[in-house]
Amino acid sequence: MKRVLIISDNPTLVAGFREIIAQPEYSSYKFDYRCSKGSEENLSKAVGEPVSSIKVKTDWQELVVNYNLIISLHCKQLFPAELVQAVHCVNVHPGLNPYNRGWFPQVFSILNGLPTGATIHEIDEELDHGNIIAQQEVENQVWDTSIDIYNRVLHTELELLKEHLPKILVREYETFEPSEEGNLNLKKDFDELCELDLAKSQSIGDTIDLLRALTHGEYQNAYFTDPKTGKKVYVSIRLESKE
Ligand code: 0FX
Repeated sequence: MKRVLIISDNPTLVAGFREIIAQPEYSSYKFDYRCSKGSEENLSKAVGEPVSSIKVKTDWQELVVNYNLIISLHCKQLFPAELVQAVHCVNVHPGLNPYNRGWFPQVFSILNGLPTGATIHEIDEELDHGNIIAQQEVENQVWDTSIDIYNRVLHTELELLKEHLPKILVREYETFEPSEEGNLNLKKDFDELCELDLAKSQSIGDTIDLLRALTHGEYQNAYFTDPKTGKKVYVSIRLESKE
């Protein structure tokens, strides 16, 4: 039986993945699961059995010995060169490479107008960078907040997996190189966006875009500090489109 390792920090994606692999065509594969430190509880719930964490930067040798294929479903760690050179590693990424690679792609797409979507690609030594196996753009309407686009992206990632997983498992697929290097956003770029400067002048359009980029369900992202009390005040936006 061929063993495949799934490394993930995203329980929703793992739950969707497990529905896909429940199909009989995957019965000759054994899927193992690992996660990053801190994700154990949520991942164990999604998988239905205990999932332990692994630090790929230091413990990659254990993976090289045991697996020929590793699939990252939103694993928050960067795979080291030693691992990606020795094992076929594939990433499912919630963005349309090479645009807004890295952290929370749809947030930055709302702000810079670059397209967003889902990408399945081979992992190389750089973040969200390797050759592309499959990708699909998703809609980004002016009334969408981050979560609206993100939900479309998650759905698209699973649709792409449904279609391409059989070929990935036997490594029989074509790839193409990203058209350009693109751009990369890090967690600190997101954190910087969240602090609103009350004295800043900008257009209403830009302000709405900033707030819809930072509105994601229950997450408290955008905030300003009340000059009188020193309290942090969180801000989100509600948009509704009508025919
Ligand atoms: O799992 P994931 O959807 O993906 C993230 C990165 O965006 C992705 O590029 C990377 N490959 C992957 C390993 O990690 O992240 P999440 O579940 O933490 O967040 C999902 C969305 O929730 C995010 O796109 C924006 C929103 N969010 C998340 C956090 C933690 C917020 O709006 N505020 C937050 O504080």
